[in-house]
Amino acid sequence: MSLFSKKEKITIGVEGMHCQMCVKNLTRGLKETNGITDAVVSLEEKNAMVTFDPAKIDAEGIRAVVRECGYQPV
Ligand SMILES: [Cu+2]
Repeated sequence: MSLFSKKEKITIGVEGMHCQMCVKNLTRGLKETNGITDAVVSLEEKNAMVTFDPAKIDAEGIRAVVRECGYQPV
């Protein structure tokens, strides 16, 4: 990946996580998604900080991944 590729960051609230397995599950699901370059999920803060390429995915697409992993984006 080029150092100069375009990147944006978004923090999405996530409901429905109960433990570190949920965190791992969601982190993996996000990171495996095309267009997402990094994801930091916090159980304590109930959110996910996602770094993504806006040419490949948008906030709605990221929320859809959260839902597919079994959690509720807020
Ligand atoms: Cu869990």
